[in-house]
Amino acid sequence: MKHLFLSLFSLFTIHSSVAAPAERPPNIIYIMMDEWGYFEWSAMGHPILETPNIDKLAAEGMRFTQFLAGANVCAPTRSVLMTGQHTGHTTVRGNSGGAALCEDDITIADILKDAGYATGGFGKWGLGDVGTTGVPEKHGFDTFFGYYHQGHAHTFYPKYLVRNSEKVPLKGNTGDFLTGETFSHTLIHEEGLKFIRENAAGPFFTYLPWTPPHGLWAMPEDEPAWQKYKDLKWGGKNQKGEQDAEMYAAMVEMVDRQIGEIMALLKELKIDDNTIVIVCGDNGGQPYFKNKKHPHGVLAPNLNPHTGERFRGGKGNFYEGGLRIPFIVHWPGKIKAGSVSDHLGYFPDVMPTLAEIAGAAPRADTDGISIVPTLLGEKQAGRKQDQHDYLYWEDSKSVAVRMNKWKAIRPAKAGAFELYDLSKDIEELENVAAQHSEILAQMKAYAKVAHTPSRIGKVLDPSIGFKGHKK
Ligand SMILES: [Ca+2]
Repeated sequence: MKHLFLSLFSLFTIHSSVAAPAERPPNIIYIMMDEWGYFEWSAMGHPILETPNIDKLAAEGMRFTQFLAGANVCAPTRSVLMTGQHTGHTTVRGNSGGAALCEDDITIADILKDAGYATGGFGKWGLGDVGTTGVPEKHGFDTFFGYYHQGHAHTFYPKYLVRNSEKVPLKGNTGDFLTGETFSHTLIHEEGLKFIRENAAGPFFTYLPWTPPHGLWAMPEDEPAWQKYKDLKWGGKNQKGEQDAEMYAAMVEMVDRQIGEIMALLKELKIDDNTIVIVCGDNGGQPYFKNKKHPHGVLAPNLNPHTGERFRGGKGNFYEGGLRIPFIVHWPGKIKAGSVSDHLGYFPDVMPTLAEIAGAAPRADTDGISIVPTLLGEKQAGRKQDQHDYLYWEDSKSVAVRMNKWKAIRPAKAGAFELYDLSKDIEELENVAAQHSEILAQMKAYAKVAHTPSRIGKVLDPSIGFKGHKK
């Protein structure tokens, strides 16, 4: 009887998948580049960087002008992305590197896995080291390969990477930050491609929180993207090397090429039409080289090359420079090619959006709102795009609230709130708190209710975690 049932069940599933292939939810590839600045791609007018593959995704898909990061630094922004909760609610709110998700945290990967997706992550996890409650394989990932502890990701030549909490030694790496035989990102990229190929029957969720172009910058001499830059001498030394800026530029172009390789693989596997590809930054760009005299002000991540306007601040604060990221969604046949959306959204929205696309529900306590009506069009989606009453960010010293065009920010713990009208003042130069005290009072009230006390995951086995680069 059991056998018969299984046979009928198999027939039914085979039949239904043949009868209605369009019903199958799409594959999802989420590529997040660490520190990638808002203007750091050629379609945005960058004078030096050439990113034809990213440009093509935007030309065929949708680019967002104000889809904002979940936080202004690496770990909290990943926590917001994975949990669908803003920094007043999400578990990991600090950037120490070892902080972990709690055992009961539900992530995007949990939801997609439950919806029948194969789930793989490749890159920098940052939400729980080996031996904690935060490890990715306990949070919905069938497989995760790369760096678990953020500090571990501060070199591209680590002695090992981690796969599902097991150490994978990298040949010829000694613990030196800048040199070695095995460039970690090549392996991470190859593992991502392999996962896509092995799961081509789908649906799959491939999460690629890639470390480039985050430092410390080092790459193989024969890396193709390096050839354009290796003989240039822009001068200056930012972190460790004499050619940091040149290498940063090469990393952006390297990643662009790898995105092209992913797109070519989707085509080869004939799944390009049923795969959503999202490409974004993780937090606002960092003005690493602001004091250096590079040609064309190169690598000023928040400088609009068309208008000369500059987002204030950068990584580490909540001015627009810290929150503005590139955000591109590519979904052939679904999203109108070449569209640009001014919809105001941020990382908590990714969970409900992907859940809806997968035919699943997000966690009930998400702070996000699905952007499916924006992606497909309201008519196609059958409803209007819901809007946030407010968006919220906090870290240990500062707070920011966004309400339509208004941005309230308290940049220091003891300081006063500032208020900016972003529709007139994108550079946040004119504090209008005194002129609009009622608006500010409303936003401060939002900030008060948005914050809940933080909780943190547990270290279960302190003996097996990251112990520094030499070990
Ligand atoms: Ca980052």
